[in-house]
This record gives sequence, structure tokens and C-alpha cells, in this order.
Amino acid sequence: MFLDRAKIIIKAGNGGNGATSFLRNAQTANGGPDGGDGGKGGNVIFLASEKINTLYDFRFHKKFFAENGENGAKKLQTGANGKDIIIKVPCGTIIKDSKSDKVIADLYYDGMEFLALKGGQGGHGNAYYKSSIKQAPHYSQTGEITKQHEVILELKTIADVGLVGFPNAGKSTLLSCISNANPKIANYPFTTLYPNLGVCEVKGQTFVVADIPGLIEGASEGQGLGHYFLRHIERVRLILHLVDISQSDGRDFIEDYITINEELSKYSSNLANTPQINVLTKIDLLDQQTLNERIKRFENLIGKNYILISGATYQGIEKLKLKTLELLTKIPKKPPIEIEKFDFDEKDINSILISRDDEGAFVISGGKIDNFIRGIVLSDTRSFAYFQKRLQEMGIIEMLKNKGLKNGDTVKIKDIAFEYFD
Ligand SMILES: Nc1nc2c(ncn2[C@@H]2O[C@H](COP(=O)(O)OP(=O)(O)OP(=O)(O)O)[C@@H](O)[C@H]2O)c(=O)[nH]1
Ligand SMILES: [Mg+2]
Repeated sequence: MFLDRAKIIIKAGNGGNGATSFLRNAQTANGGPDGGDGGKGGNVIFLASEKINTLYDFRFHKKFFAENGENGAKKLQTGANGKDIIIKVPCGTIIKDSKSDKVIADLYYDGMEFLALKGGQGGHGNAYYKSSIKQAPHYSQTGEITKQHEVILELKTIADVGLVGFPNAGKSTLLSCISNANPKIANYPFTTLYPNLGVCEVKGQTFVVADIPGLIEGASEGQGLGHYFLRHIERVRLILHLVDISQSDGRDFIEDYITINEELSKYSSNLANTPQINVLTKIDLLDQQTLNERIKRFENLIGKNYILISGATYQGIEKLKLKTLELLTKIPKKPPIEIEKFDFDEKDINSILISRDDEGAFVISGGKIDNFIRGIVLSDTRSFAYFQKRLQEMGIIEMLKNKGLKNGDTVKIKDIAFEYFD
């Protein structure tokens, strides 16, 4: 089955905690700090692969979490880094941030990678904090905790050529004539339910052709199936516009031609401006005289830019392939979408915010605090003493006093609460 839109949750790995430990062995009764650092969490990486052409796998698999870093340990053992998670998507997959709907990546080429989320930093072990004035630090740092994010994956197929036309016009038949693809073909409308891709080879060169479900009047506003798939031809360089000149479905072929072009321009000016070859199909079903009359009508009303084909007798197919190749050599590929730099959570490392909660306690928050608090183990008295000293040094006590802090007031930071005394 084909699926071209999916929502998934991604999360980079947490950093591992640093260890607090002291060397103890037969020779050294009171050795120095030897707590190792925590490992870094794994990254979340998207990888474009031409081996996949649908987002179907994301229908059931929704959560993609990279591995957490391991904690540091004694004897200066650094925790292992968490493994990255690599999410394979078809070429042409656009990734959007679900919250803002902003496009954050366009996985365009085969092998293209996008680092969506960086793993959390590991915390430092107590060995890291050893200095000439602090020989035996009793604290270590916890690893950075990462957040989950929801992203939308949207497939905008990348093909060189798109086949468009009314249902039954013979698009899938043409695809099967010119490429290695084996699409379903049948004499009823909407045989094709999702885009098919095929590779066409001409004179030793290849190009990719996308066949999409038939369009009908109102397609750009949601009639039929076609509108849903128009995004799959947004990136093609050339459109083969197929019109059933035999009128086997009883409609006027010139009206069909005009209707489809109107739908394309209603959908986007980009599609309206994509070069076209007009392909008049099913010529084998007409006697020469009727064919001549209809060609004349087409030439009078639309012009001489057309190729006549039959998917049944293969008439005109070679000519069409050559013309397609010739035009493609002159039309540059559409580039990937230009993307502004995007950060899921702008790293805030400087802010200190003070507020009062319902019970009148002073609540300290902000990015600078989050970072600072990772190094504190409050159950450890020495670490707590360090914590108080740093509150002074960072000017936070001063800020609290300016906001009315008095002896005996409660101060909260994250899940820590303590009573303040000078
Ligand atoms: N005689 C004749 N029949 C054709 C030709 N091209 C297609 N057909 C027939 O027309 C019918 C529709 O062809 P498809 O290729 O499935 O048409 P489509 O445009 O892909 O249709 P949808 O997928 O429904 O949009 C099938 O019965 C084909 O065998 C042709 O050149 N000559
Ligand atoms: Mg079809």
C-alpha cells in the first residue's frame, strides 16, 4: 500500500549521568575522585533512500527514540554513547515540525542526511571537577534530558516527468510502454489509486516518470483523487498531458484538455508553468478521416505542439520518448525546497526567571538554571553548600532580595524547595 503522509514522534537520547566516586584500593585508602563522565545520547537522523517509495512503514511504527547515553562509573569509566537512530524515508520526503507546520528538511537526494535532533550531553563525573583548590569534589553532573517532538513526514515524489490527464486517458498504459513499471491498467476510471514511478531509458540515458491517478474537473478543490496526488508532480520538470482523442469515454477531447490545464493552474502557478508535451492517445481507435478532422480541430484551437500515440500499437511511442529526452536536457531539475534554519527548542542557556507561586514561594527557572541544576545532588551536604554559594555568585540571591525575599521564605528550583536564611 501507498502512504504519503505520516506523523511520528522523535526523541534524541538523554545524556548519561556523571559518576561521583573515589579511588579506593589496598594502596590508596583515600584516593582522589575517579567518577567518569556520562556518555552522550544518540542523535535522530533522517536518511533519504531511493529503495523506498512510500511512507507506509510509518503507519504502525510511530516512535523513533535514539538510545540514551550510559552513566559514567568509577575508575574514570566514561559511559558509552547512545546509538543514533537512523530513519529511512523515500527521496522527496519533506519533514515538518508539527507544532509550527514549518518545513525543517527536504530529503531530496538518495543518501541525503538530516540531523533532526542532537543527543543530550553526558554529565561530568566528579573527577572532572577536581582542581587545585577542590581536591575531592563530592558532586557530579546529571546528563542532559532531551524532549520528544512530533514531526510530519510528507512525500513529494521526485520524478523528471509527470503523466496527467483524465481517468482512462491511458497514462498507466503509456508508463508501462516506456518504462520498467508494471502499473494496473483497466477500462474504468480511477484504476490508478496512488502514484507509480517508472524509469525510462532512451539512448543510454534515463529519466523517472510518475503516473498519478486521473484528474477530473474540480480536482484542485478536492474532487476525485487527483488533487491529493498533485503534490507528487509539483517537482517534475516536464508534464506529459494525455488526452484521449478517440473520445472513448464520450467527452469532448478539447474540453478535457482545457479542463485539466485549468485544474493545474488552480492548484499552483508552478504547475501551470511547468512545460508540457500534449499527447493525443488511442489513435488506433479512430479511422484516418476522423483522426485527421480531430487533429485539425486541435491544431486550430490549441496549436501544433502535440504527439500522437497509441499504447495498443506502439505508434508514436518512440517519437515521444525522444522528444521527452530532448526537452529534459534543456530543463533544469527543480531544486530542493529552501529551508530556514530551524531549532526545535532554541537552546536557552542564559535566562534566569523569578516568579511567585500560589503559596507565595519564590520560583526560580530559566535555561541558565536548568543547566546549573544538573550539577547538584542536594542530598549531598557538600553539593548543597556549593549550590548555595553558586546562587550567591550568579547574583540570584540578590535578584530574589530585590523581589522581596526575607529570611524563612521558601525558594523553589525545579523539584527542589528550601527555606532561605542569610
Ligand atoms: N485501444 C487503445 N486502448 C488504450 C490505449 N491506451 C490505453 N488504453 C486502454 O484504456 C483503458 C484505460 O487505460 P489506463 O492506462 O488504465 O488509463 P489511466 O489513464 O491510467 O486511467 P486511471 O488510472 O483511471 O486514471 C485500458 O483499458 C487500456 O487498455 C490506446 O492507446 N489504445
Ligand atoms: Mg492509471
